[in-house]
Amino acid sequence: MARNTLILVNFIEAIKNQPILSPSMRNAVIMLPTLDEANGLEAVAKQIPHEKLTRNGWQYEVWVIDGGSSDETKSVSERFNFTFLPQQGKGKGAAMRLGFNKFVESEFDALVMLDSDGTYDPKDIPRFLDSLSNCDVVIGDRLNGQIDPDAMTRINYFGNHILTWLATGMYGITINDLCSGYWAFSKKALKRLKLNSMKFEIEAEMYTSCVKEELVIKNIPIKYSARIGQAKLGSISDGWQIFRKLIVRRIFGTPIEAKFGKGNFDIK
Ligand SMILES: Nc1nc2c(ncn2[C@@H]2O[C@H](COP(=O)(O)OP(=O)(O)O)[C@@H](O)[C@H]2O)c(=O)[nH]1
Ligand SMILES: [Mg+2]
Repeated sequence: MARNTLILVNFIEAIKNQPILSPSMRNAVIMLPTLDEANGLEAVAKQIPHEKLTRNGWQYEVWVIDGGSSDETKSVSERFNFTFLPQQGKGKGAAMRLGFNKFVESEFDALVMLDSDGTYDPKDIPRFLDSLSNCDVVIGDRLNGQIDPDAMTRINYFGNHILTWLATGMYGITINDLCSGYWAFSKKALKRLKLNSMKFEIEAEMYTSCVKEELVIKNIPIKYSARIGQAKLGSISDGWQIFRKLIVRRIFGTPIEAKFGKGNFDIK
């Protein structure tokens, strides 16, 4: 009896640190968009939880999708042995679509994206990837998470709430933070998205496309910190573009490029 108990205790100890994972999903891409983000990228790179990712069974590559940085972003990326991919065209949307296109053509099973300005916590990456075991898409939720006092201007705080309420009202599927830059996708899910956004309206379009494709979305609360370096987003102009995208995709569910066979992410 005592011996059996000992065996059981040892067995529990042995499996405690083992991942609960579907065996088919273990290769991931960590995708970081950059535009003059040398300091932010370095901070993000240093916080990627390599041990935890490996312990949870993830093999991964980091892809930096760069919008033509004129600072040290490229050399920081090289120093950490990341894959540096210069984007075509301008804007975060164009950058993400390039990364998505490369990802769907690759052998990787999952993708997690986060900004490289130090606002999102890279230590959450395993939580995002592991959450894909029971959904298609994971979205980091700052608005029900923890926002540091100096992380979001008042206008962005209200704008983010209003755009999020509008999105849920217009599309009927709950999203808790429409403009979040922290998302994870299974390959199966990302393959189905159809996007043509150029700039910061990309996340809104990702949401509308998820709804159209009836993907299962999971919102998880996250922490949001003050950014390192200069913001690229203009609150009013980009807020308007995000709103416009919600309306356009409500009327025309699929981007015209995808409709006419130019590929789901039209980067050709
Ligand atoms: N590749 C690329 N990345 C961009 C571009 N514009 C912004 N980014 C990156 O996208 C992320 C979000 O930009 P940010 O200015 O922080 O906007 P916000 O977080 O939405 O307020 C950051 O990592 C930026 O470096 C661009 O034109 N191309
Ligand atoms: Mg930011």
